Amino acid sequence: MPDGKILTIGRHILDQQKLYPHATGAFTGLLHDIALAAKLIAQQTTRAGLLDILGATEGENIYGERQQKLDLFADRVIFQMNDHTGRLCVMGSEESEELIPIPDQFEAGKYVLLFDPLDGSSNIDVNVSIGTIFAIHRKISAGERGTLEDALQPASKLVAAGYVIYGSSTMLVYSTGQGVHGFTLDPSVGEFLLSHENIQMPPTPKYYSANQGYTKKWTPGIQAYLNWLQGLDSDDHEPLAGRYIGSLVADFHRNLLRGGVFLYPGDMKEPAGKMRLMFEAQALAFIANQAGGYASDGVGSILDIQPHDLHQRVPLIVGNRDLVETAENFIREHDNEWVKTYLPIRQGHTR
Ligand code: P6P
Repeated sequence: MPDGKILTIGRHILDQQKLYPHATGAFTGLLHDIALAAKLIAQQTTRAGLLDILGATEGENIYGERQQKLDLFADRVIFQMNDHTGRLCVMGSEESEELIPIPDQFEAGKYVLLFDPLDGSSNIDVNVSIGTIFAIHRKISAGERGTLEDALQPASKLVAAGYVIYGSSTMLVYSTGQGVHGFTLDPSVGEFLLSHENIQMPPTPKYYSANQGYTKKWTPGIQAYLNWLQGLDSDDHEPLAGRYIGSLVADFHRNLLRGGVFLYPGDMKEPAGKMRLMFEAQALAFIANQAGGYASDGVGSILDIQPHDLHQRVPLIVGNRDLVETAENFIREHDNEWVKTYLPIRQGHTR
């Protein structure tokens, strides 16, 4: 049980609603529904090894990645929790190529929910922490039902974002633009209780997270940056410790609490890297900025990128602001060739 006040996520969300005089219950209800979906998914992830829910399906997602049974379960739960509430005008899932319309028999609402139902799902079978990532935009199009215009908004327009990490405990971390707050699930009562109020990234970072198996394909600027992070370039600064779980939410969460930088950069073969702008990077960039950090694609802030495709990929460098800006400096100094290749992709002129 956390020290001090005992605050459920439901009460916290209601308290947050008081900060927005114009807020209706729709936004509060939407956050509440996401928390409920998280509980249902958590229940399956903690027992995945005991149920016939482990392992891969025959199916692949649009990225050609084998879909795990738990992926599809999580995707289904989030959809069915939100398709009938009248709070959303449209949904987008990393697991679905097209936008997911609100079924005709249900009323449409004024929010857009974008989500990665279970990130890191390739780690499920080896019991490594995995996560759900979500982002909420406000509807901007004129029609009753949501469109791609409502989904493809820059992260600077987000009204809320967050993630759930299914690890040694299940935590839901979210922000509505009023700081970042973490809630730990108490399975004995089935409630998310406030455990990390107003999370701020520590000013002295501890970790860097990168898959150094890719060093050979990294650009010169990223290679120089990794040398700098490890203190191999000089003795004038302390090296950081390497920690890479291979599960974005787990790596991000640890760096959020302890300070550090996660990077999955672009290179000359995959200039836009691997991460998905709409389903991963936008939400984590919003959270990082609210916690005093920063997220960049190597050229500029993730928050400012105008999306052009629902599934567009983006390089992701996220963590303490000074660490991320140092990465941008190394790229500016060494990686003109990559920048020239990536910029047209970022702007949607080429794939
Ligand atoms: P790699 C998981 O598949 C994921 O999307 C993220 O959760 C994780 O950070 C990354 O890919 C790991 O990718 O290429 O290092 O195995």
